[in-house]
Amino acid sequence: MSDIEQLEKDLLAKIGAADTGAALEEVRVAALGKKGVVSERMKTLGKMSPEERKEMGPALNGLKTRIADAIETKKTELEAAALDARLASEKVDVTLPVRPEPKGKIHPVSQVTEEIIAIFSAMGFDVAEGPDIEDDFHNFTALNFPPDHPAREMHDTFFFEPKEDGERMVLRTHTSPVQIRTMMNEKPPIRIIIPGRTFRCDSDQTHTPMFHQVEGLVIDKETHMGHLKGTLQAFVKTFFELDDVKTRFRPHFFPFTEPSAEMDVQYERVGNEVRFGQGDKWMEILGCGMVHPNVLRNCGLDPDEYQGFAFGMGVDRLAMLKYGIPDLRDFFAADARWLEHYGFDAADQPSLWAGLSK
Ligand code: 2U9
Repeated sequence: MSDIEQLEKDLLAKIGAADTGAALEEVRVAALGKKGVVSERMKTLGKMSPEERKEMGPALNGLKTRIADAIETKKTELEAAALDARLASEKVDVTLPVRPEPKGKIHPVSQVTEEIIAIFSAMGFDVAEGPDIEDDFHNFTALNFPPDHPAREMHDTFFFEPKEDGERMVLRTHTSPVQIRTMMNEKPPIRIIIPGRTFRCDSDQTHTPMFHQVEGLVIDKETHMGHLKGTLQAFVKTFFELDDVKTRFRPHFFPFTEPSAEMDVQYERVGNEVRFGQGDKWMEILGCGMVHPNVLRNCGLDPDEYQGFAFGMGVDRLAMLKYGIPDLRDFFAADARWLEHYGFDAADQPSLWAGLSK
């Protein structure tokens, strides 16, 4: 075997043994680099006699080409193997279940709103919504608040700057304007609940300038106080998840209902905890009443043909009572640790069949 054949054999063995790109590059530099063995042999051609060069020139050029080809082929093989290994290690089984690592929590106000919606939906109520910014007519006048009457001040309204025509828009003080719009646009029977943000210029330990309400409205022929009481009793029983609970209705005043009442629920305090459905104390839970005939007339309904009942409740307070949350202001503090503690998992969607709360 000539020394060129021996050199080719050795180099091909080294190329075959290189198992990484870096090892192969080392072999290439040692063979074809500036000072590589093949390059050094090529440099000797200049010093050869013409006859010798005629023989050795093609032999060395052939060696150089075959070694370069072998390195290129090996490089392609190594790259393909590396890609296969990477694909195998990064394989994702999309049929596996999602790992139970959800991030974030549902705010108690959102959860309790959904609970209330679930209860009334099961009773046949639809959800209605409306704008946060209202005009005086829908927020006050249509609801039987007389002009300049102290009842308007009861609501500590946020007013906008007057418009060119002098009209001042307001941040709605209750969700009741949505009932007005519904009665003016839809023919009874009406059965709706209205969850939403409401605004009053009031801020202390138990009041925040923005708070959340759910109101409800039923309008039909021959609707009476018995329907109101039965609906709201069923509501508190389901909401507080009790087999039995005593309620009482105390007379009250609202401009938009007549008669009006506040509904109290039986409870007992055990240590710091409030327990509903037992004991002999009474806690006010919501306001309600029969829709005032003036309100029906303002919406184009004849009070001799249609009657209805309405109710309203503060969601923030109900969330505090149901889940033992001590301070209202924490609801709006955007404190991630508080939300981690009092918040709900996104998968815990309240429903009457799967349970309201877990
Ligand atoms: C129309 C007719 C009647 C809605 C009602 C209450 C009683 C009530 C308060 C509860 C706590 C507001 O969040 S709170 O401060 N609400 O007591 N709301 S009856 O009555 C209506 C609404 C619309 C057309």
